[in-house]
Amino acid sequence: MTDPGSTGVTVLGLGAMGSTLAATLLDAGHDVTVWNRSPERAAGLSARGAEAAAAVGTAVAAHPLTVACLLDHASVHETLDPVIAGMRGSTLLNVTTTTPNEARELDTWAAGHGVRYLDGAIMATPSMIGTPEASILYSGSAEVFADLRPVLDRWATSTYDGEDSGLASLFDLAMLSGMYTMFAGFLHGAAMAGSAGMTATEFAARATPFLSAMTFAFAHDAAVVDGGDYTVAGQQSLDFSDLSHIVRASEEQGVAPVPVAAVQELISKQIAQGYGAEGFARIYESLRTDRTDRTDRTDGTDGTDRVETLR
Ligand code: FVH
Repeated sequence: MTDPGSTGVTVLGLGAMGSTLAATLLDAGHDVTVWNRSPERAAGLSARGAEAAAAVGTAVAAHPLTVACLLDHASVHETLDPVIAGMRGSTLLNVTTTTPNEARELDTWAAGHGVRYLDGAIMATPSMIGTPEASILYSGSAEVFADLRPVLDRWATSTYDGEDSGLASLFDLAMLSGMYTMFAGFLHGAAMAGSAGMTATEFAARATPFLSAMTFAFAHDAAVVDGGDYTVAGQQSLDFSDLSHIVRASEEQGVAPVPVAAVQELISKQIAQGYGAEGFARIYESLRTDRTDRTDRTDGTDGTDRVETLR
């Protein structure tokens, strides 16, 4: 393809995010063609200078780069299946949220039709797009990432995670998993405090500095996990970390203990296997998948032999 930094871009999907991506490109001087299943959503962008295509086939034919920002994996196929054969030689950037395997499937499917593919995972809200705080992860072809860089950098800080097109999605969803479980923990705490009349707002004011201060421990736990030795000094032991009193307190207050009970289950599993004296980070062993990259373990194994016995 020719220089995508100066040529036009087609954006499919004009929800909150797709509209913002298209508007940012328009503001930066790109020719932008847009298409949306419900055509009325294109009106605002048309008024700003975008070409609104009546048919998806017309939209993807307009430019060498098509950006799909749709609801989910199924909607990408629903939209592009009828027109993919005509996209040979063009580039598809998919920033629709998918699972890693769904991203890989789209990559293979696009390649089968002679379409270059890059997967993107947006780690930002629409209002953050175009600011340095916005981050978008990419994976798939390094060549495509390099070619598209002038476009990608209009939106956010661009990070390339590798040739495996599922990686951007994987790392995005991994971070979202951490975020959502943290919020669930916060809201469970708010419900406990709320059982005594404290408002969630008051609880947030108290919890925010405390929880923020605790995040220093991520790096420490990460070093222990990567070292593979949960006996190193300076860790809070699993025995000490027993959370059954929090579960009981929650139940006594009539609050469902679901988030903290899930953590306690992981702790109990490791204690039952005889690791109570080892560090809290060891619950990672009950969660992790079989990893072939752990050739640097202190016990000289890759750790895969232990997976069956630890879970
Ligand atoms: N908005 C955000 O903050 C998040 C940030 C992180 C990444 N996500 C992902 O971005 C994708 C699009 O998100 P969105 O916010 O634009 O989503 P909506 O406003 O709900 O718009 C959805 C668009 O998808 C179209 N659509 C839905 N189903 C189909 C279909 N079967 N065929 C064709 N198009 C479809 C929908 O069209 P319409 O309902 O207006 O006709 C919207 O254009 C998403 O993957 C987020 O997870 C955003």
